[in-house]
Amino acid sequence: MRLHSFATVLSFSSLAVGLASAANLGRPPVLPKRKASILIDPAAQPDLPTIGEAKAAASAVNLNLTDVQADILLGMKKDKELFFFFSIADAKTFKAKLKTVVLPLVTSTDQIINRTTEPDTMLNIAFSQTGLTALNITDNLGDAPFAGGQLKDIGNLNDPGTTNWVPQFVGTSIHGVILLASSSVDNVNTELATLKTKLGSSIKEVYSLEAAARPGTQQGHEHFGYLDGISNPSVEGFQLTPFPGQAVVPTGEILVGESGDKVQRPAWAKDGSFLVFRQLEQLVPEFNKFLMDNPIRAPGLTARQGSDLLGARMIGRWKSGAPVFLSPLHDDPVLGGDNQRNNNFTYVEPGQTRTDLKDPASESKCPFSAHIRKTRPRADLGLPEGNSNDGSIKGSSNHHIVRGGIPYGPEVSSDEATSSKTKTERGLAFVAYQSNIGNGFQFLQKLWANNAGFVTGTTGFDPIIGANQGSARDVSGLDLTNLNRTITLTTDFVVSRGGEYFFSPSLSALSTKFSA
Ligand code: N7H
Repeated sequence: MRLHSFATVLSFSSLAVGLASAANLGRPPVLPKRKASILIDPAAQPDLPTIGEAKAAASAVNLNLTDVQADILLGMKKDKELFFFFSIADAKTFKAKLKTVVLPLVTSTDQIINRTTEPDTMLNIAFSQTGLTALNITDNLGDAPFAGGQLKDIGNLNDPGTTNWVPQFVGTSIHGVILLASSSVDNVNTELATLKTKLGSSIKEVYSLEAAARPGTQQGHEHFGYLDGISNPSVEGFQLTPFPGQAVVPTGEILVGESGDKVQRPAWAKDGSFLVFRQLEQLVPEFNKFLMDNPIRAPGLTARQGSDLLGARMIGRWKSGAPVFLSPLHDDPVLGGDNQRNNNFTYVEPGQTRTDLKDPASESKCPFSAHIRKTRPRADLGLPEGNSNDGSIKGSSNHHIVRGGIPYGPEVSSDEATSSKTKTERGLAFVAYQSNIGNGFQFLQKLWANNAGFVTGTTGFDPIIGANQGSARDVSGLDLTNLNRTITLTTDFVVSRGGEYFFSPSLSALSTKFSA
């Protein structure tokens, strides 16, 4: 955890004067009010780099962080966030206002990671393919899923049609999304009201979603209760020293046009990133009932402990964040909270560089089907992973995303808990950044999570996000007393409510290509 201490913002001399004069008057010193940060900082999540470190990392790869929108490399650290989806009604006026009204408010990466320059409210903006068309931007960005839009991609994602989709995501009317994040809902709403007034009738609101980090001790945990945001890749142009176990990825795996991005793009797209947005509802009372009804009956465990073990093996981590691979039978909150240790594993047995998928040793500690193993198989594909865009490292992966989502919806009510039925929607406002949706989010969802034959022929679906068009999903490896046992899930505990694919341009592209 990086502490944003007063000393970093107050000059020592002003602090000393304040303390001295208060002491002279015989009353306790009054420290100047410090505004709250936009960002939460759970100990278990890796820290953001300091501005000095980030600048050094960026300069080593010739990257300008003042030109990169803030949310792209930030991860799951926002406190309150609003996603405002809009259509462009008057392109000419919008382009003019983008320059005069929006651009001055757009937050950059260097601004957000520096506590002294962090604004009250972070603002980012991104556009869908239909949004580019509405603005008469005709260049091909070189990303087929983006060009087609998420609705057309539904077959690849295995959503059961659009019956569960938020109606506004069905269609092509969403041209863009504005992301507003702050320490308070009031700040977000005030910024949005100002923006709406200034943009006037040049845009129309299509839909919006309010999201917030969960309260109290659940801060940083998603709605099923598991700590999130622990494992995001370390991007070369942003972070000099990776946390143990972080995948190190070339800048171009996340930012378009940087080293590692092999696709031909228009020059202005450089330092933008594709933003995948998905509203993923979570059926929390139903998930909890499933765990209670199906405890793993391992020797020495109570039924309750067996239920907790089943949940942990479905995710690959305990609620504290501790990986089941390192703590296979019980949660270990000290391990979970330690960002030097909680991501430091590869699924491989000592002395190997690739998991022996036939040896049960590794799977007995963590199922091949566990959500975090499906979406980042680490040594199951061979080590080292990452840095492999040139194809030189056989078997390793270039399928990484930066996850920047945040929970939405209320806490589970006592009525919902007792009836084991969701009555009010809650879930994850899922956000992923990558330079290539087909290698990033779409690949993870389609070829790993939804693919029952990955990583071995009998692995089954990812029990959390694996989708089978609404049909039942078989999952194996969850029961460590019998790894071959198949458990059939008849409920999707994560329900796709749809979303859209966007492009989050650099600040200079916003100023040149998107403005008039
Ligand atoms: Fe997942 N969850 O609570 O079950 N995810 N995820 N995710 N996810 C992770 O390691 C969750 C979703 C990834 O590097 C954790 O940081 C939920 C989608 C990846 O080892 C938890 C939803 C996709 C990782 C959850 C959801 C991914 C990851 C552990 C939906 C991509 C890192 C915390 C409602 C298609 C893997 C951590 C690694 C971790 C949960 C969605 C991908 C607790 C509830 C759609 C790559």
